Amino acid sequence: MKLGRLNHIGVATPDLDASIAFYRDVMGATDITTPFVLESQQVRVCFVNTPGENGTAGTQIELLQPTAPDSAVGKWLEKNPLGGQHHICYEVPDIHAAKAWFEGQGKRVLGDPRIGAHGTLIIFVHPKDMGGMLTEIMETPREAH
Ligand code: V0V
Repeated sequence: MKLGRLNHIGVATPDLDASIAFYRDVMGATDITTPFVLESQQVRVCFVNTPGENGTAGTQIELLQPTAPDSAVGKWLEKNPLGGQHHICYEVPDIHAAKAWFEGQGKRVLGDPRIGAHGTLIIFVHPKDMGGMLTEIMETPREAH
């Protein structure tokens, strides 16, 4: 598997609008995308874009508010009511090769590749097999090549 850039850190929140205000007013973020619902994952999502070097795109914070209490993020928030870091996401050039790689290492891949919030294929790897961190692997968006 070829490890790519750190694409985003997923942050769960009980109140997306309050989190957007926090990143704008406390953290000084100037580029925050409009929220949308990703039905397949039962979340309302937006991205805080942090700047990279020399005008390039930096890493994103992905803000996630559950749309249902029995969803993955909803259940996590039950245990962590303030919210906080939910997952970390790395890019790879080929999602199917990455899935085979992790499975070959005995890591539990949670389901088949599916379309994620960036419109490219993603998988999740179980936090108990990844040093305690829920790990998302996503195929690098084409325009980034
Ligand atoms: C659960 N655990 C976590 C965790 N979620 N540890 C670290 N980070 C997390 N996010 C721990 C939990 O504390 C338990 O540990 C153990 O794992 C089992 O958790 P559980 O509460 O019983 O929950 P499960 O097993 O029903 O579900 C956990 C998993 C589930 C990770 C399997 O949430 C899942 O399939 N997640 C992948 C999908 C997802 O998260 N979607 C939302 C993001 P103890 O107490 O036993 O020690 S969507 C998204 O980001 C998208 C689409 C995108 O970026 O494009």
